[in-house]
Amino acid sequence: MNKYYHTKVLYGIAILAISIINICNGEQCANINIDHRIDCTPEIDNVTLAECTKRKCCFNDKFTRSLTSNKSKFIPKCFMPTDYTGYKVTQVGEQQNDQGHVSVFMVKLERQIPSGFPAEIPVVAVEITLLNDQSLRLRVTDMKNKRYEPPLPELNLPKPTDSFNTLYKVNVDKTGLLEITRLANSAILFKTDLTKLIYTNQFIQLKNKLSSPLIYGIGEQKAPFLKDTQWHMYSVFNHDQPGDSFRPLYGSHPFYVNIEDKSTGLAHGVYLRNSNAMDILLQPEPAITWRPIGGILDVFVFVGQSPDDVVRQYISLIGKPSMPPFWSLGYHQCRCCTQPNTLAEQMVITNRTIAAGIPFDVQWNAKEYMVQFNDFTLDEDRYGGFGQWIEHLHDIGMHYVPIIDPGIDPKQLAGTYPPYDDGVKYDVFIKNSTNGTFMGHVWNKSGFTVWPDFTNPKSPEYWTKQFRDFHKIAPIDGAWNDMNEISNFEKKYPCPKNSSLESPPYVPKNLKSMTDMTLCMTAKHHIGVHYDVHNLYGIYMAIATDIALKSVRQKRSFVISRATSPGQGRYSGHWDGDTDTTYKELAWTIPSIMNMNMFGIPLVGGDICGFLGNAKNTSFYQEMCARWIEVGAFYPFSRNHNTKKMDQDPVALGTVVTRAAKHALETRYTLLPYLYTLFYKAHTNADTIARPVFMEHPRDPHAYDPSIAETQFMWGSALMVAPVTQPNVTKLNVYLPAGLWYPYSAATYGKPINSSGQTLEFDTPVDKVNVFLKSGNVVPVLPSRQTTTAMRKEKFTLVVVLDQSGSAKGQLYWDDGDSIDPIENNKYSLFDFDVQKGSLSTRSVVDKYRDQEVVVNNVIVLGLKAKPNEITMNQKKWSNFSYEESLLKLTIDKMELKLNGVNNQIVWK
Ligand code: MIG
Repeated sequence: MNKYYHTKVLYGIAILAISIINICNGEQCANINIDHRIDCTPEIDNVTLAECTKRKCCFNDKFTRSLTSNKSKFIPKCFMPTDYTGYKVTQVGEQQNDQGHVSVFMVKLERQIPSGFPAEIPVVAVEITLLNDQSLRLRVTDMKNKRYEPPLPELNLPKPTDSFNTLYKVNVDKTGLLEITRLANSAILFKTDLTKLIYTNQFIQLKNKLSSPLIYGIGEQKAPFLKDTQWHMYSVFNHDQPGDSFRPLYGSHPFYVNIEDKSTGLAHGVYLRNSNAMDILLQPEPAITWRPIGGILDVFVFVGQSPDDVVRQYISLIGKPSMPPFWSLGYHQCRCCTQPNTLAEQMVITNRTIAAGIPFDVQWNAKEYMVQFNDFTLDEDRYGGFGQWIEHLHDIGMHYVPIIDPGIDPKQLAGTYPPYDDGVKYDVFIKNSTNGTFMGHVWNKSGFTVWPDFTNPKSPEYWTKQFRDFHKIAPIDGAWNDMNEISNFEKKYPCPKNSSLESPPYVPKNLKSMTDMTLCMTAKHHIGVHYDVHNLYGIYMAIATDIALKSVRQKRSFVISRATSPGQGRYSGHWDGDTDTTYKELAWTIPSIMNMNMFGIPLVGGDICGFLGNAKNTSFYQEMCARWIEVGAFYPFSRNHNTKKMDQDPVALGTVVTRAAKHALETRYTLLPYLYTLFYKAHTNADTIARPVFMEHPRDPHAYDPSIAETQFMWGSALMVAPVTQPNVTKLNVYLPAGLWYPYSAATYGKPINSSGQTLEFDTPVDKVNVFLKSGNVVPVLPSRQTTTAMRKEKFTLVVVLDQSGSAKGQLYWDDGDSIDPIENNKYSLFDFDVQKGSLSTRSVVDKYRDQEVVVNNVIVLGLKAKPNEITMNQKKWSNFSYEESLLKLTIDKMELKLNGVNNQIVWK
C-alpha cells in the first residue's frame, strides 16, 4: 500500500464517519449551542474525528470565536450529543426522615458506553442529602469500592433539621436530570445531566449550569476577582509559581460564589471537597465543569439570601479562622535573600524604621540567619547575638518571626543535626515508592532535602521538639512556612516510569506535568500517596506548627503559610507569595485578599512593595511603593518583604515612601481595635474581614462593576478603602454606595459625603489613601503608637457615624492579645454599642478579661446636624465637649468612662 493510497482511504473513512454522525445523530449534534458543549475527549489536545467517533460524540472544529488561543483551545471540538448516555439511571429513590420529610435522594447510575478513559467505574451512586434549609450535599461515589477522600478539612455539618422549610427544591429523575432551584423564584442554582458524567479512577468530569456569569472564588489563581466564563481554564494544584502566570498558585480552593441577580443580591455557592489536582473550566453558557483527577465528587451547595450569607455557610462548614495575636495585626518588616547577611545589617534596618517613627511590631528574616539554609540552626558568625537581640525586641514591645521551611537537610554528620536525626528516629520523613526516604532538593546547601510527613501522627511531637530546642537560642514568636506546596527543584532519581500516578490519563492543563516543581506522585505519606494528598501538605504543616508554637510558647500561635487548602484559617494565615513588583500585581493583591477571606483565611496580605524585580531606587519605584504601602496598610496581614536586589524598607526608599508609610500605618494602627473585633467575628461567626463592596451592598448593581469590585474593598461593614493602584494618579474616582461617608485618616475626619450611590472624585496625592467610615457604625479606635504593645496602654475613642435615622451600632472585642483560645477559655470582654435618638449606650456583654480594663476617653459623633445644648453621661451633666459645624462633628472628651461590667449611657440633646 503506498502512502498516497493510505491517506486516501483514511480520508474516505473520515467522510463516511461524518455522514454516519450526521445520519445517526445529526440533530443531536447540530442542536447543541457551542457555549453549552461538554467535552467528550478532554484529555486530548488535538482530537481527531476518528477518536471522537469512537467515543460516539459529535465532531466540529469549525467555529469562529474571537478568543485568545489559550481559551479557544478549550472549546470542545468533540462533544457529547444531546442523547449521549454514558450512564443510565437504573434506580431513583428517596429517604424520609422521622417526620416524614424527604431528606435524601438516591440515584443509581450504570455505565453504558466507554468514556475513553481507563478504569471506568461501572456503577455509581449519587446521594443528595438535604443538610438544612440552606444547604445540601451531593455525593457521587463508586457503588462497589471505597475511593480516596481527604481527611481535611474536618466538616462541621449543620445539625440535621427535623422539618424542612428549604429555600431550594431538588428535582432528580430517570432521565438523569438533576436540578436544584430556588423555591422563591425557580432560578436554577445547579443543573446537571448525570448521563453525561465521566467517572473513572483517575478522571472525573461533571458540568453544572451557573445562574449568571457573576462567579467569584476558585483559588488560588493570579486572576481578577470576577472569574472569566469565556472558556477559561483554571487548574487547581498547590504550586510554587512566581510572578504573573496562568499556572495555579500555592493554594487549592475549589469553591465559588455565584450571584444570581445583581439587583436582588441573591446568591449561592458550591464547594467541591476533593484534594486531588483538578481543572475547573468556565464556559459562556454560563456553566462550570469540574475535572478532579481522583477522589470522589463531594459537593456542597449553599443557598443564601446574599453573598456574605453564602460565604458564612461555607466557612462554618470547613472551620472558622482562629484569633490571631493582637501584635500580629501591627506592621511587619522582612527581607531576603542573602540580605541582610549579618545581624548588624539587620539591626540597621530595624533601627532606622523605628527611628523614623513608623509604627512597627514585627521583625522577620528569611533563611539568612541559618547555617547552610538548614532549619533550626543559627549562624553564630553572621548572626551572633541573635537570641539577645530578639529579647531586646521583646523589651521594646516588638516581636520576631523567622522562616521555617519544611525541607530538612539529610547530609549533616550523623549526630550533629537533630532535625534530621530525630526525623529518622521518629520515622516521619516522606517515603518514595520503594519505601526509602524521598529525596529531593530545595535550599539546603548540601544539595539534598527530605521532608517531614506532617500527616504522620508522630510529626507534631517531632516538630515540637525542634521548635523547643531552637526556642532556647532564639525566642521566636511565630513561624513563616514557605515552600510547602511542596516545592522541590530537583529529583534525586527519576520518578517511577509507567506509573499511572506519575503520568495520569489527564493532566491539569495549566501544569507542565504533575511532578513539575514538586515530589513524585508516588511518594508516600502516612495517609496516602502524594498524588492524592499533595494539596494537603500546607494545612498539615500548619497544624503541626501551630501545635509546636503553642506548646513551646504557651501563647497564641502565629503562623503564615504559603500553601493553603480549605479549613486552613483555623491554623494559619497566608501571604500572596512571589509577586512581581508591578502595578498590575499590586492591583491583583486586592482580589487576592478578598478571595482568601472568602476561603476562611482572613489573615492575609501581599508583600508590600512587591517581591521580585525591583532593582533601582527610582522615583517611579518610590511612587509605586508608596501606593503599595497604602494598600498594604489595609491588608489584614501587613508585611513589607522583597528579594535580593535592594533594600525596600520605607526609610531606604526616601522621604516620600517614609511619609506615605507612616501615614497609612498610623491610620491602620488607630483602627486595630476595630480590626481585632472583626477577627472575633470571623472566629465566632465566619464573617469575612476584607470583603468586596458588593458583600456589604448586595442589592446595589454598581457594586458588582469590576471597576469597583476589583479595586475598592471594605473592612467589615464600617470601613471602605479605595486605594490607587496605577502610576501618575493624583485624583481618583471612588464609588460610594448610598449613605453618609466620612473620609478618615489617623484620627482625623474629613467633611461628610452624602452619597446617593455615586462615583466621586477625590484628591489622592502620593502620600494619601482614601479611607471612609460608613454611616450606621460605631468604630472603636486607639491612638497610634510605635508598637501595638504601647497602644494597648492607651484609652479608647468611640467613633459614632450616624445614619439618616440617627442610629449606629458596633462592638468591641478585647482580651490580653496573646493567650491561647481566649474565647473558648472565656478570657475576653465584649462590648455592644447602640446609638439611637441622641443616646449612646454601651453594654458589657462579656466581662472576663479584667487585667486591663477598657477605658473610653472620647466619643466622637459624626453626622450630627446641630450642636447639642447639653450632654449627660450616666445621667450626670458633662461639660467637656465641642462641636464643629463644618464636619457635623461632636467631640466629647476627658470622659474616663469604664466599660467593664457596667452599662453606660451618654445622651446629647
Ligand atoms: O525565593 O527564602 O515566597 O517570600 O523570601 C525562594 C525565601 C524562597 C520564596 C518565598 C519568599 C521568600 C523566599 N522563598
